[in-house]
Amino acid sequence: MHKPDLLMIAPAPPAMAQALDEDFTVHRYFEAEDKAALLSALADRVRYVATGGSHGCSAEIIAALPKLELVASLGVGYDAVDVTAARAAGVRVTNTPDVLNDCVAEMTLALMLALCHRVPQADRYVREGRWASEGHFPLTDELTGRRAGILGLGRIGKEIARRLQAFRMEVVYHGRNRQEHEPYPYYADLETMARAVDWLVVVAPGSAETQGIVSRAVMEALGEKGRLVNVARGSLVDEEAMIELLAAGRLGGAALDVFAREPDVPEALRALDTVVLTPHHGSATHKTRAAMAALVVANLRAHLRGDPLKSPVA
Ligand code: 8YV
Repeated sequence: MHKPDLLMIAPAPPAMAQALDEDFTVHRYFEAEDKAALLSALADRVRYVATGGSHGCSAEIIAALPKLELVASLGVGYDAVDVTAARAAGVRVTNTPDVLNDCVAEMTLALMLALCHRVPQADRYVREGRWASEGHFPLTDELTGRRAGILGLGRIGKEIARRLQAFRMEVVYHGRNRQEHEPYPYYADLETMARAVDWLVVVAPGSAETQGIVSRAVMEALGEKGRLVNVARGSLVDEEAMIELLAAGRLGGAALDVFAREPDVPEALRALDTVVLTPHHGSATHKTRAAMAALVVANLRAHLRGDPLKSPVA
């Protein structure tokens, strides 16, 4: 039996690749040397695209595949998929929400703990034998009793808020709208919230609307004792201003899992001692990536059977 053609834009976790091979004739875009040639050779055949949150699917790819029906993306953020182009072409889009909430929330806490207790630096201190030669590591800070402002109290933001409360932090939030049923104080203005908090936790989706929302003014308001955490998208933060303020001691610290031009992280940022940096791996555990991959496959299979999509965004 002929298996429908699927274009895989980015490398997939092995279990996902194996499951897709069972039901689809998979073409690996990322392996093709001449990508334009691959697209034109497949133009009349490809009905499915599987991709990842970072690679997404451009308007050019959508336009090159007139038979395309569905783009299934691994990741909750789908800012790299051109949803407008997909909608205009009648192409459905799915993401992988919810299954990563706990993991990303846990990773956010890991970053915050690492930053304020200076875990990476303390680890280095011991490895380098400095404990024995220089004595105790300098005193650090703690989360308890501090106030955290969450930018984006969505599904992941709420899980972060629960965990911050367990650390006996005060939680407030900013977002497009006040959420009446949430117990946390709402700030309609981000800069005002930044001035009122010790930590600004960025977990809003990447979009044209949130591009650069964490501006120089917001980070100045957060101030020399304030700390910035970003587990969302690099696009939300003015990275240049952030580096400048950190270097000048006008922003207290930053814990970052995402960057403006991944995987390139500016040397000036890597050189700073007041930051903790991780390589966009908020959801990168075996358990969570397996659940995300299973949801990508479930969406594709649902479409094949003519069933409703599990997690459509368009
Ligand atoms: C992944 C993510 O790194 O879910 C998201 O939006 O950014 C991450 O979970 C990525 O999408 C995996 O392809």
